[in-house]
Amino acid sequence: MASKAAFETRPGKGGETHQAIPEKGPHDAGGHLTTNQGIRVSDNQNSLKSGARGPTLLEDFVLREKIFHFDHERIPERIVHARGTGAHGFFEVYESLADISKADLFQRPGEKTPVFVRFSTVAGGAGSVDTPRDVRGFAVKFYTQEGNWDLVGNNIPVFFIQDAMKFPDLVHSVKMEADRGYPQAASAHDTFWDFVSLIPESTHMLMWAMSDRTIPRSLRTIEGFGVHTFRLVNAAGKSTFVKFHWKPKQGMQSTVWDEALKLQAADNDFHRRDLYESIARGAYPEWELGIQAFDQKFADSLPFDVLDATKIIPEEMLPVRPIGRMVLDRYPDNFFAETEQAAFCPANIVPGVDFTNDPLLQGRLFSYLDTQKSRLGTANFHQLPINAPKCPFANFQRDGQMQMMVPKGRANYEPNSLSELGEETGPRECPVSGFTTFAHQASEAEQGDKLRVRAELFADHYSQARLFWRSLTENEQAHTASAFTFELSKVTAPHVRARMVGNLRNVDEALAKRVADAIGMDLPPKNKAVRAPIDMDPSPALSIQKNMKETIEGRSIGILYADGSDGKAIKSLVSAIEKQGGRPVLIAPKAGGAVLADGSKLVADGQLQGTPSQTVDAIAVVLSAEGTKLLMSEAAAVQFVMDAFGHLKAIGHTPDAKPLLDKAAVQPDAGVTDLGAGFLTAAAKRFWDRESKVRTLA
Ligand code: HDE
Repeated sequence: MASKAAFETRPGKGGETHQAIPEKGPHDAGGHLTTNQGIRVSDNQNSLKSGARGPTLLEDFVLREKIFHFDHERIPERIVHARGTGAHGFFEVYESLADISKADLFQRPGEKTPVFVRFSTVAGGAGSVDTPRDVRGFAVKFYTQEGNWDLVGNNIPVFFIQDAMKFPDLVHSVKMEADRGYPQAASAHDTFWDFVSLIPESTHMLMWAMSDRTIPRSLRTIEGFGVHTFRLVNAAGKSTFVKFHWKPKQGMQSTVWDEALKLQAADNDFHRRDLYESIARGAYPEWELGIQAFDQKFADSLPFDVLDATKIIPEEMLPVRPIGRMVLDRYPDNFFAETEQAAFCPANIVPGVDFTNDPLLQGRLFSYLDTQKSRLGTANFHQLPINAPKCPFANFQRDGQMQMMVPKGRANYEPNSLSELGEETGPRECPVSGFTTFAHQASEAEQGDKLRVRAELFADHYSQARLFWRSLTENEQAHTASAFTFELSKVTAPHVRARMVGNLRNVDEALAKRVADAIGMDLPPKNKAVRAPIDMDPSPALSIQKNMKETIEGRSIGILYADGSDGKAIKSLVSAIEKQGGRPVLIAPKAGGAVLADGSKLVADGQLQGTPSQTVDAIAVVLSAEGTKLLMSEAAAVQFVMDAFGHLKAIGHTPDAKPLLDKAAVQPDAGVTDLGAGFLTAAAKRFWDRESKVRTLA
């Protein structure tokens, strides 16, 4: 669309602003506003009326077309994962995986495959917030040279249910309650806990959901998982089972619950803004893709079923082999056209990748294609630029709503012999390079009578929930127990609370007791486990805190200053942060900035009241005695410091700022420093052991 034509601005008769192409033109340089039929528009401010004060005429096709199109701008949001944000990038494979997969994208070391990734929350609507306690979707579309491969995963490696049959029930229960229309984007309500407490297979996922995994600091700091067991298939037709893992280069980072709550108030768009801004400043988010590859013999040796999506294979049992990296380096040009219209589907796989019989995966293979028809309105959604393969594609499917391709000739069927007449004959199947499903030797349990049953090992509901619990740090355990307490305290039905805590007794007696005590209820009877849990060794890889990277890279450090602050101190702090790949955020009482001690003015990145400390990872309070006095009576400044302390962040400060810290009840510890080199060392981490001083955890 041309947009370069010069225009001149003039008021209309009623004082309205017209920006119009000048009378003298040029009229052939483009830039003319037109209708969707290409008719140039003479006036985009006024509808066609019968007299200046008369009725608007139905004849006004320009107005009607404009309003008609506007009326239909929204499409149905996704039934789950409605709120999300996406980015373009590439996947680069490290070495050839030809020994286990013939997938084209895995053959040539160093080759890059374009990707589009969409991150999402699950329960909330498209207009909800970015930072509720929720699972994050992690959906990757690889535009390979042999077609699109969608790895539609989550940031948690297991799922609530084992069979697709229960998905509508699960989603109904977690979404807003049907009669009252709330809560939005929250699992802390009766129906969710009623359902999951009746489905003990959900316990493992509940442990993850109540841990800090579901309150991530940033999308750049989440892991991703394919969840199901998939297959890789090599050129010789040999199948290898595989689990996919995405590991963030920045390491994992989460928030504390109070911080997540306050982020919802401070910035509804915290995660999408962070993704956008990181890409904009060239700090490209990056993940490593890893696989756990194994054969049937290994699968048979496990005490659980690899087709059960409520189970992981601990990394300590089977290490994750890094196979490539993914870098997100381009934000979409248009949110609607790309992110909103992106249609992921686990059934989109390429030769060299294949499914297993995981009953959850099998249900998903149907669901995603189906949902696109209702969301995008046509079977031709694959033609949208974001969904179309970047390799050639051709078949005999024709017509349908919004057909955008114009096939030539008569060959819309095959077999045909139109070539005999010299006509186009269309594409043909290829048994050599075409996708062939792995024809595996099914055991009897995989190919017997038609039954509605679950495999026996699926009945172990608690072993891995316990494994997860025992893999956390003490502080993470306290967060998890507190999250159960928070959520169950919002449950109004006492029998549901009791049933849930009764299930937790199968995970860990101490956990159940802590939650019961914190809620203020008697410890309910233990619910009988259908299959007795076994003890598994803890997996340190599951803990965020044990795996956090102490780094300034990619972290934001808020620098609070005011009139009279020391410009030199600010300058050297800014350059030290930038040198280590961090992002300094200048915060002052006025957006226009403050007048520093040397009389110069420093413009702020954020105004104090609109940039509370939960939006940054650490703070430096660079105030003079005069500035401190001023901010002592500013609640936002006191809260700024108090929250940084409460959210276990580093606080660096000038000696003159001390009275403000005192007012904010900051107590000295290793995270409270002067502005010397020790501050950046502290700013690279959080101070978990401070937590017992600031809040009661379960
Ligand atoms: Fe989804 N899921 N899902 N899901 N899912 C959708 O597809 C579904 C499941 C996941 O950014 C829907 O296009 C069923 C597991 C992500 O656009 C829908 C079952 C995992 C996204 C659907 C599951 C996921 C979706 C809604 C149980 C992790 C967002 C809109 C059998 C491995 C993709 C849409 C995006 C979206 C169905 C379970 C991940 C309705 C039936 C397990 C990341 O088709």
